Amino acid sequence: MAKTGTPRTSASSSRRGAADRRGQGDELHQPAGGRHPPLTTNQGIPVADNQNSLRATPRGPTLLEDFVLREKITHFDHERIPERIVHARGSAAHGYFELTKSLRKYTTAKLLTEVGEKTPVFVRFSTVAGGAGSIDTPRDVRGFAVKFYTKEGNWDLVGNNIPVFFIQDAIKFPDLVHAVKMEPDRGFPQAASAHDTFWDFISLTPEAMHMIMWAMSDRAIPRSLRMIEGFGIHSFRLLDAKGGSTFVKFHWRPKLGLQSTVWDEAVKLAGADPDFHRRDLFEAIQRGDYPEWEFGVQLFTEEQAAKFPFDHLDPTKLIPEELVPLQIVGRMVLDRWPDNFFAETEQVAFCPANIVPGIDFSNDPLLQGRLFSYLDTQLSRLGSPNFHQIPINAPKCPFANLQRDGHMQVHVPKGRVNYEPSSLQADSPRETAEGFRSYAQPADEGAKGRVRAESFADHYSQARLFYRSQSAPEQAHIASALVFELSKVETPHVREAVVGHLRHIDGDLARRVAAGLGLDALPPAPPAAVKPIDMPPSPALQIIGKAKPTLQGRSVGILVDDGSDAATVRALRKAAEDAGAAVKIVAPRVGGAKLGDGRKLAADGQLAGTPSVVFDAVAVVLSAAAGKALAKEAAAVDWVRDAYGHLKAIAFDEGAQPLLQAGGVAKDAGVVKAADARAFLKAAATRQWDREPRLRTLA
Ligand code: HDD
Repeated sequence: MAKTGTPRTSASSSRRGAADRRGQGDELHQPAGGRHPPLTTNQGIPVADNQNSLRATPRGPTLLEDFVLREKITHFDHERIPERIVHARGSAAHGYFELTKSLRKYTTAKLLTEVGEKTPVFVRFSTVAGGAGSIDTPRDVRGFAVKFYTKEGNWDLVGNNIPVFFIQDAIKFPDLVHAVKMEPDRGFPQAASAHDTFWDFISLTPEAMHMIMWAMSDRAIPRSLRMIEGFGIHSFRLLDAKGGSTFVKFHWRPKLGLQSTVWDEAVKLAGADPDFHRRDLFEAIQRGDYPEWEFGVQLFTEEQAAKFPFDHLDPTKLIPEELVPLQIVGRMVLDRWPDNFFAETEQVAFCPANIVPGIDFSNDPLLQGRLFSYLDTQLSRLGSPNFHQIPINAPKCPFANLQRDGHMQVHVPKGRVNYEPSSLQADSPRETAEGFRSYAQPADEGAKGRVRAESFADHYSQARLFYRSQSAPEQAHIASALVFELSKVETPHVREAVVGHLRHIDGDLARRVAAGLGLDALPPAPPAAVKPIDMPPSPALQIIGKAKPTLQGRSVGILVDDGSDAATVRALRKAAEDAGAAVKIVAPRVGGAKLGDGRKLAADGQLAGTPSVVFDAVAVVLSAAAGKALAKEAAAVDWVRDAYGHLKAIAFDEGAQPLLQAGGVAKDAGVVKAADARAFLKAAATRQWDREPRLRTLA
């Protein structure tokens, strides 16, 4: 037996515990500063020893009597709750919504009528398919769920970063989710749609084709959660004071513009930093670079809707902005990271049925199903009908009703009256004329039945609209994504069936994907219920066209080593920071580098642990000796090769030349001299799309 010295007895450690509480020099407890409150059990009993369980003798059995141990372990055993069935992986932040233009003419909802009014919000972004511990950068839809704590109750706008959905009817949702999640027999792949069951379901669900175009586009591999759009997707109604209704679609527009990764970058980010998006959001908020979105609405009447060449109640359709322009009426700023991940981000419970007076639902059948599902899922996830009392879920306005009791009731209602009508208690809650009212919608003609409206039958026209509205690189990325995904599908007839659908969308796309998959001939197109129509292209659907050439909110990495020119590093850093970028110094050793002026520059990241994928643009400033040495260092060669391959701007000085050469970096408009900070800023404000065709085969 190893000699362990004097065993700690309960008595000796209780003396130590007392010393800890005063923050006085125990080797286990480094004082964190300030006054430490006494550690207690959940019953408030002070704990004298949190290091040792209660033993019959120093080397004897542990006693059942040890309530401190039992309570601690029992609570630990129950720490996890079921993760969300979809959107399990998420990151969230607090902030506010501010109205900039009143919608008084259309609605009585006060958060949409009082200009300047700030409404607190909690926003959770998520991926859909992966588990809570999965990566941040898979190809996937991103959830964009906003809880507005309005003065008239909570309004949850539970949307995505894509304005349409895979299916038209909620009854298909469990099938869709089963198909995309890891396959049930083998338990993989995690957080990926590139597998047989997903594409099998899709190939047999033509209504999904429009959403597939979006999911295969770069929208599904965003660079940052701060740079995604958000959509309420369904049509909702705004109700005015007279009960009149206007249809509305809700949009979020990122102030930083849209930006995506390229696929190889997204894949490498998954390994370099599985928490890339969470960390990015956290760091931006911590440094006061608050993410901001504009809030926009598309408003239209029943009569206008009747003339659209699609049914706006079909959630696989969007309304082109060229048809119904977007009006910006507000903004949202996220300015506070949650204090506790579990209490807030994990326990927040969104529900599309949480709606305030002045807003109402439409008959979109997907929305109607969602109105049921979310409350139901919270009951199993959070375990009690009182989950609305959890602080993150509780309204911030007064709320009262006569619902009582249940698991985890934490309110203590007063008085005799827990029913209505009643006459015994002056302060018991009553109905109010200001309360929520549904739109008195006249009923449609028609027979009851399990039917799909004929107006939902066109599955290809908007898929075609989306694809044909994209820029050339974006179209190439969609084709490449389809080739990648379908190449992971083992079943040939599934691959072929998907290509068959593509023929209805765009012949060239179908041919590119067929060639990329090595198909000998184009598979037949399945019968289409409705012949697709050509709609005018909508540039608003692009990413590249809408990206803002800016370094604002972006990140720049500068690779240095001993002997790097200090003035060049300083000038680049200042220029990038002045342009709004967050700059990080990367060096072969985390302790930093001794620059040419003899001063030590601390590193923010070590070379192998901080690959260039985490930056939007890079600079390489090296002495001749360091340049030569790093040209033989794989992490450094990958650093420049990846920055180049991911179409990023690269600033370099003379000493960096051997490294650039080793990384296969050829000179182009995005590869600029480090001494020319202005040229670097210009190049770094965008991706080098012209470079791409020289680097990879785009299917
Ligand atoms: Fe859903 C979560 C968005 C269709 C059932 N959904 C969930 C979240 C988002 C969306 C962002 C995560 C919320 C959070 O951060 O906690 N869902 C959508 C969108 C849809 C959609 C934009 C289509 C337009 N969802 C949809 C349907 C159903 C569900 C059709 C069921 C019939 N969704 C759920 C759910 C989840 C959920 C099972 C899982 C966890 C949760 O609700 O709280 O109830």
